[in-house]
Amino acid sequence: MTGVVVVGMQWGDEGKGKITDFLGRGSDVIARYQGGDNAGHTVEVDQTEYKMRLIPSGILYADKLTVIGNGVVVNPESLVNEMQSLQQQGISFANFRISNRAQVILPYHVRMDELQEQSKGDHKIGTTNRGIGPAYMDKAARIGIRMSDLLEKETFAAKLKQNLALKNKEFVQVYQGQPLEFADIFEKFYAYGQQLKPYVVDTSKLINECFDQNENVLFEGAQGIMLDIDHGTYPYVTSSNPVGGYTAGLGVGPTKIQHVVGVAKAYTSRVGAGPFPTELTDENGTYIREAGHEYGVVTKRPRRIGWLDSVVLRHAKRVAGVTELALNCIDVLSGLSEVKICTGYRLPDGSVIDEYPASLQQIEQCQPVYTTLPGWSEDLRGNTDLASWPQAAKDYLAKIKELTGLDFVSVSVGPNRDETIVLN
Ligand code: 2SA
Ligand code: MG
Repeated sequence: MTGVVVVGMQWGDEGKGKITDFLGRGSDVIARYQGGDNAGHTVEVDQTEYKMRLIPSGILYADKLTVIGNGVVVNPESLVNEMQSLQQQGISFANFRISNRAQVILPYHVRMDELQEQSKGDHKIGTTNRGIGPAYMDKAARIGIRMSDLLEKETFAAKLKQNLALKNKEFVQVYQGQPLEFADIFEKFYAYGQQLKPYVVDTSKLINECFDQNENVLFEGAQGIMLDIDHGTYPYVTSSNPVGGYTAGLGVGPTKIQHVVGVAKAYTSRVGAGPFPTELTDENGTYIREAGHEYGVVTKRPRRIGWLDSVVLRHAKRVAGVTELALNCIDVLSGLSEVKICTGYRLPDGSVIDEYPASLQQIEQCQPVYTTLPGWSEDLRGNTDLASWPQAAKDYLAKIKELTGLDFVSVSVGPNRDETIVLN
């Protein structure tokens, strides 16, 4: 029996989908524990692309149990649509389950997300506009609607009526907007609930039974540690815990976890606003963005690009207990004359820190301290023969290992399943 967590070590989009897919081969269960349809990943199998937002990438393996845990916020409309498009691609949902305790995202959450962002002016978070924050707000305020409520006609009607009265008041009085109609939402979402009903169970019980039967469980994190509501660059974060959320988000004890695989790209990217010490606004940033196709899966936004930041990676390693590193996208860096890795931050008084500050003001004053390494011109795409790599690329890997103190579980040289060097 093993429990393995896959978690992003940066600001999301580290390529977790590919690593989950790869590690999923040895797992019996693949489960998501936080986030919602703000996540987005593409997995390529035999030249076919599968796009997923809410559904764990384990769904691509017909024989594996694929679970959406209670810590996830589920938009039933997105889920039904995503299931339909995957079904059209021939994917089976026979082994798919959704927690009866998962919170439901409804249209008023999406509306609220939009209004809250608009009201922030220059301090926008740059959310994915999926209603994620407002849904977690309702959960914490104990007025959320859960999957089990959605399935009970009277319960859903009563809770929706109550919530909508509250939200409409805010839409009209605070934001001078239009109220939403009860009947529209009720009919549509009750119907979605009925479509999802066959999949809704107590997933904590299910996963714990799998552990009892000696099965291997993979916990698929969404977003990344720097977007964690506690350990990320607050308030420029998402509203859930990519870090450690698997225990609360799936109803599984911490003693079930043996490995925490941290996924990082060989550089850094971020979508949305907020601090980003190693951000590149020069031609190197543009080069990496284009070479790495760095545009959001959900929102298509161009991602902000920066050099690899080992302060971030060490922070991630510590707060999430990362035991191994899966490095992605090193092939994207081919063609740069030199490559840099941030080793620490210099404060205005000249001192150098190597921990990520909690204070936004302090982060803004930080100047990254870099170690500069020679680049390489050889194309690494698809080259899984590490021995044949240019020395500069090997040195880059060695430096990452030295600065993070982590061994590589894999190094990836392209998006396909077979463009992966397995090291552990
Ligand atoms: P939200 O919508 O409330 O979770 O947004 C809050 C912040 O979290 C960031 N965030 C993400 N950053 C990177 N990737 C994410 N998923 C999509 C993807 C993003 C996309 O995988 O490509 O398509 O643009 C993701 N989800 C949330 C978000 O940018 C805010 O900074
Ligand atoms: Mg992504």
